[in-house]
Amino acid sequence: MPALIPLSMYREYPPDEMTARAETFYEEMRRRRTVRDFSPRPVPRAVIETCLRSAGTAPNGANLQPWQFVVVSHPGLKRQIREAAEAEEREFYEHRAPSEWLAALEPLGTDWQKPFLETAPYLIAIFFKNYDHLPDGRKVKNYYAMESVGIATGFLIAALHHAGLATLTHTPSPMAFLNEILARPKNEHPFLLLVVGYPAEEAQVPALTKKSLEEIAVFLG
Ligand code: IYR
Repeated sequence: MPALIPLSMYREYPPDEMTARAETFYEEMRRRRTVRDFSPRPVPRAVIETCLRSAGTAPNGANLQPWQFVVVSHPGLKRQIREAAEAEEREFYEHRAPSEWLAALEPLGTDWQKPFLETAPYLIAIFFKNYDHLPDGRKVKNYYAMESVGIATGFLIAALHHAGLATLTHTPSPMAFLNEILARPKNEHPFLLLVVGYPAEEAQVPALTKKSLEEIAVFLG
């Protein structure tokens, strides 16, 4: 039998308060923008730690928590990551990317150069694990590892934004270099690299719009 405990943490709000809370949260989330120009200003490590704890509360397959977060602030490691990412990105932009993909990226103004990988105070490499090793060496399978890590990453981005930090979800492809540079075992698969810091004072972002509710949702019944 599973050990069950009362749901004592749940809070219900009266409908008006619920509506106001939903709106307040939406107003906060819609202020989030992906940033590509970071300030080198240091960020308190305690904030990163608490935001990672929030990420670790994410719902996930069989509560096996198939994630590993690797927080990088060491300048030498950041430089190695930048060099490896730029080598892959250069290939991508100059050879690998189909023209249709490059056209989709055009409004973002991105290119192979990734100076923010050195400028930003923190890079968080996020890995998913399809299996884990028990202390006795046996393998345990994880379920929905990638989905779980995607949800945890969403929590992390929201937590960092809520704390007043900017992020960039960076996906150099392929990302196997992260295992090598960060000395991660082979059951850890890179999911993405989250760049974290204050935006540069002169930071600009592309003028993008989000789809309307009607475009993204249907209500049946
Ligand atoms: N990984 C590349 C290309 C890129 C792809 C997508 I899809 C984006 O939304 C943004 C960039 C890069 O980081 O530049």
